[in-house]
Amino acid sequence: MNTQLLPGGPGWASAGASGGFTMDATWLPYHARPSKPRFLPPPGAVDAHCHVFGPGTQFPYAPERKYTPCDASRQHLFALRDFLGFDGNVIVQATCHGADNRAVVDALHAAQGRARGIATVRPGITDGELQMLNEAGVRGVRFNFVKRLVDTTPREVLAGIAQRVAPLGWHIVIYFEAAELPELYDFFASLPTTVVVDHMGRPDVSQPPDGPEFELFVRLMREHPNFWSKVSCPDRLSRSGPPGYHDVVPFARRLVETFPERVLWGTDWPHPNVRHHMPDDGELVDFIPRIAPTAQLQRQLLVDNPRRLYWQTKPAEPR
Ligand code: 0GY
Repeated sequence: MNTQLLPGGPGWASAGASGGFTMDATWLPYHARPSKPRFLPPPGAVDAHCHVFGPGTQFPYAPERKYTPCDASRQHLFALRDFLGFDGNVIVQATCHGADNRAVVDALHAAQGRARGIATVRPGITDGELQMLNEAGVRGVRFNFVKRLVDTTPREVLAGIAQRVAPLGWHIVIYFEAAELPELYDFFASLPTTVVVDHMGRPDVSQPPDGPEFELFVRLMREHPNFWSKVSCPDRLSRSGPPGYHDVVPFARRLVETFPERVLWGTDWPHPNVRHHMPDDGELVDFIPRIAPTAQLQRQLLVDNPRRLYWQTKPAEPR
């Protein structure tokens, strides 16, 4: 446990700084006093979706970014990991850093094997740079289709990147809004690697969990055994709101129970671009037993699945 930087303690409340950059006026900093969760994650549990931002003085935000956040350092992230009772992290490159993965790589080195990373890469990346990322602990790339976050990248460019990373044994993380899935479905199905979907494909939870929109996502998972889903971000999806996020439960629980070997969970700390409320990370952890009601499902979601995907995947054999 990092006693210098306890979540909720005096050193924690530095949120609001953005290292020489001006944080967006509408930006909500991460929770100042997260609660201690009642649910105790099993040993080896992994927070499989979180970010580091800056610090901007050390790792400047990208010129092409669509938002300027508050700094959220690796020291803060690791203190939160310990406080919530987790053992590892998967740190996902956030769009505010563009394709400059230095903040993630720095965090991976500092984590000493307790974290893995997801990078953003451009087609010009060299084999040497890919190898450097691999050695640091990167195990995948993220393709982002959310228009408020990124400019569109042509599909042939993405397909080319997929071909480059497949031999490393990496996977592809995709982030999109549910309304876009019909248009993107065939492209996603053509990807040659394991594919991990962020936040259940962002369903509209005012629709029924067995309605046509979510059925299409379930079909994608059912017909393509290389697809996984993060059952994360009830705070982004819920209309009923905290602390229970009741309306998200049937969606997440359906995925956990139907695909217990292909689901992951993450805090999404420091929760970029949330508008209505900043989630309490302790409450998010207490959401887990409601979507994964048995010890076996919890162990698969938090330990077995992320450990298999991020710590045991071997590079693909050359064809
Ligand atoms: C998330 C969600 C968001 C942002 C990013 O990389 C990012 O900037 O992923 C969002 O704004 O919905 O997963 O962190």
